[in-house]
Amino acid sequence: MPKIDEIYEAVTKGNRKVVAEKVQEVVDNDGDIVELLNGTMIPAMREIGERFSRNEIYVPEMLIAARAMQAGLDIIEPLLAAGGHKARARVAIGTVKGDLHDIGKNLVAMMLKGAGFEVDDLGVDCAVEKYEEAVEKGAGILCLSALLTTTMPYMKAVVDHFKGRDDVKIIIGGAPVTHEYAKEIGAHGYGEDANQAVHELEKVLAEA
Ligand code: B1M
Repeated sequence: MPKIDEIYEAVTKGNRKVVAEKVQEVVDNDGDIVELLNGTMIPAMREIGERFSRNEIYVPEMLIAARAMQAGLDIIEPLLAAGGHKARARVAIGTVKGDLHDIGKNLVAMMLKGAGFEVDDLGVDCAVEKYEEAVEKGAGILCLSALLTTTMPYMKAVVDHFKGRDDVKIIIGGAPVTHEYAKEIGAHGYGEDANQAVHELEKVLAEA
């Protein structure tokens, strides 16, 4: 059975091949995959998120680590689902209507998956109806991304649409978006970067 430290290190170093091999070894040896996920893989991604927030690593390193994490998740996710393991919460994420930028949104989605959330990625150019559909399918938290000052106001349209729905929380982010703007339009949270998005989501969940 591989040492847990080896998997932690392989995720943080973004070594996809090693992560897949070692995770498969744990599975083949009937290891505890819930502990592997919660005790090793998620903390490894958290560490990556913190380093990114401290500007010690940049987008490419973070993407590489997230892909390594995904290689491990691909192996254990079906087993977790078959074993009745529940994700922390179901989240839907999409770039708002009129906006086709998706690199930051994809990064946030990867970090959320890495933190143990079930993520429904709605893609780009998402109209209110798309978020509504995701809520109908069980998402309790919506993450909205916008990169253009011209599409940012659409976030307000989505927030307004769900006003009064206590079962739906909305977190927003993207380069032109600010904490003040999030407050102004009545969003429940704001993530400055992918790591902060995870923290904000955890905060919103704790308050719910
Ligand atoms: Co566009 N673009 N672009 N672009 N583009 C910007 C955003 C721009 C700032 C460039 C510039 O002029 N300096 C500018 C916007 C200006 C403004 O609105 N004030 C701009 C423009 C004008 C345009 C077009 C209108 C250009 C044109 O056609 N005339 C056009 C619009 C198309 C459309 O969307 N309808 C356009 C098109 C494109 C490309 C298709 C060529 C390409 C997108 C490819 C893609 O995404 N698949 C593109 C790109 C790549 C950029 C820049 C260069 C890079 C964006 C990026 O990926 N950054 C960008 C300039 C720049 O930012 N330097 C620019 C890296 C990414 C990791 O960061 O997305 O900020 P970011 O995500 C961060 C955080 O913001 C946060 O976490 C991420 C990780 O830290 N975050 C969230 C993001 N979403 C979040 C959601 C959350 C929480 C946090 O939810 C909870």
